[in-house]
Amino acid sequence: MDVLWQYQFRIILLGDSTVGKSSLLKRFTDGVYSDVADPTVGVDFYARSLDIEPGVKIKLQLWDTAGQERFRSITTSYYRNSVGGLLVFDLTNRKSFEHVRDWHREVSEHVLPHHMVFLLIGHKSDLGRERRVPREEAERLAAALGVRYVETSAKSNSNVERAFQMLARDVYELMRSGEIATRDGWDGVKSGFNGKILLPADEEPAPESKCQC
Ligand SMILES: Nc1nc2c(ncn2[C@@H]2O[C@H](COP(=O)(O)OP(=O)(O)OP(=O)(O)O)[C@@H](O)[C@H]2O)c(=O)[nH]1
Ligand SMILES: [Mg+2]
Repeated sequence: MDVLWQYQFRIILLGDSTVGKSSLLKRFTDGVYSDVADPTVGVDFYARSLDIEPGVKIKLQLWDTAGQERFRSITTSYYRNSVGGLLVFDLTNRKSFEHVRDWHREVSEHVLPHHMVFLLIGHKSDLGRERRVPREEAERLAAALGVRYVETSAKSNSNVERAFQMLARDVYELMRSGEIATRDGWDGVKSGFNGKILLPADEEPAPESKCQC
């Protein structure tokens, strides 16, 4: 009964191939980073808990999608059961920035009539001299999409914890205000009895870990 969580949020990572989604997740969940990373095949699964405020622990189920187009039919099936999305682009790759609107549109259309909570991430902030997207431009895009923006680096471990905290907090606030509610047949958000919980994380049925489907 060590780890208790009050709520569980399903979060999905989206963005072009090589922007650094898997590296961001490995840094967040395992505290590791490698300059050599294989492209994700289909979808991978990670998990970690966060304390959102004293006494409130959130379990994050994190779905890492392949950015490569050939896996798109697999990854789209994971959109609907997610409450939050990290829209990731590479600060040194303008094309990946220009594709953010496409990712946002594609996911938003899939989850209609419901909404997903997004956070825009400009990744690889350690590569300052190779930057191709000014912060102001990314902030303008975030404002246009109605989402928050943060710059991260898995390599130098900058803002990684903060990014997940920001998204989890946004979901949590919307849940408290009643704008997001649990629904039958939807796994985006789960809570225990009476909203206080009581499910030890290690007693929860394990999802298909490291799903390569
Ligand atoms: N400099 C730098 N390189 C990074 C950072 N994060 C990831 N990378 C590198 O970027 C490359 C791609 O990283 P991945 O995490 O595999 O990218 P991905 O978005 O998961 O790619 P797909 O799985 O194909 O969608 C790897 O060589 C990483 O080492 C970072 O913060 N800084
Ligand atoms: Mg990957």
